Amino acid sequence: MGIAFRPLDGAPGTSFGAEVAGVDPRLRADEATFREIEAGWYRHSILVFRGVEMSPDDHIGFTRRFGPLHIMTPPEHNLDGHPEIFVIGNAVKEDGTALGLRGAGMGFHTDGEDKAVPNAGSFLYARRVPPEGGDTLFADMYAAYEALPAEIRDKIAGRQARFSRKALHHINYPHLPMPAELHDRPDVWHPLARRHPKSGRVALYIGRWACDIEGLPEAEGRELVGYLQEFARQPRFVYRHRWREGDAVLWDNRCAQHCATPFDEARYVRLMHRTTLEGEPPMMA
Ligand SMILES: O=C(O)CCC(=O)C(=O)O
Ligand SMILES: [Fe+2]
Repeated sequence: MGIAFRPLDGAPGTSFGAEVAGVDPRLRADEATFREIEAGWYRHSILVFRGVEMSPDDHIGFTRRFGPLHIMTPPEHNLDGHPEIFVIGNAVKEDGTALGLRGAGMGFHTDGEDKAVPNAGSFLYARRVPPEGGDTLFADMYAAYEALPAEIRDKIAGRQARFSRKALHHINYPHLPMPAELHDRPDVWHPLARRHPKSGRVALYIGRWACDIEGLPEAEGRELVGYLQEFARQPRFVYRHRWREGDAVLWDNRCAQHCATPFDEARYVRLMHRTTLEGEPPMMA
């Protein structure tokens, strides 16, 4: 049986996001099927797999077919024995200590945007989900770029933004002290209009670690960053994923932003496993 790409309920456009049907629950795929999945990923930016039953090794093995894996630092939230898997959520171990990182990913962002070489993609697998809340939002940055007013597109052409963990950690992670490993993370500059190395298309590249814009006075740059962040998260670009256990979502950080949403942590457990792909320095459009 072949695979099929189906539109997602509530997705904003015809090409942003697709459910992949007809795949083995462990995501084992022959080379031809894998190439179809990969091509579908570059076409749709977000792929949703349902009814997945992956072991950590299946998860790692499937993700690695897309490229080298990234190991998250600091390593304290990586799965014991499988450092390639980053654990997110409020689940606790038998001794009561946290299993994963709580409160990860609140605020629209792309993974690794605060590093010189951001992550190409991430693959999040739902092991336990609350009956309500804890959705993830995804925003189509190709569509956002294409919809920008012409004068704003001209203004950002050839310009880079500064992304700063140091300046913004206390705002994006108010509940967490800055990990020692991140104290020395230098600020980085990335193009605001980014060309995707595989699709050749141009996406707006902006997220929650962006602060200033190269060549603009500080106040004007900050205002433009705020405008672009707001513009990018308009409902017309956003797909809301309501998780079921056994869902796995692969997203492309080069052309889609995402944002976690809250849930009642006192009542419910949410446990997610994520693999992360290494990327390449963003290319100016
Ligand atoms: O848990 C989520 O909904 C998303 C968290 C996040 O930002 C990530 O996994 O990269
Ligand atoms: Fe994230």
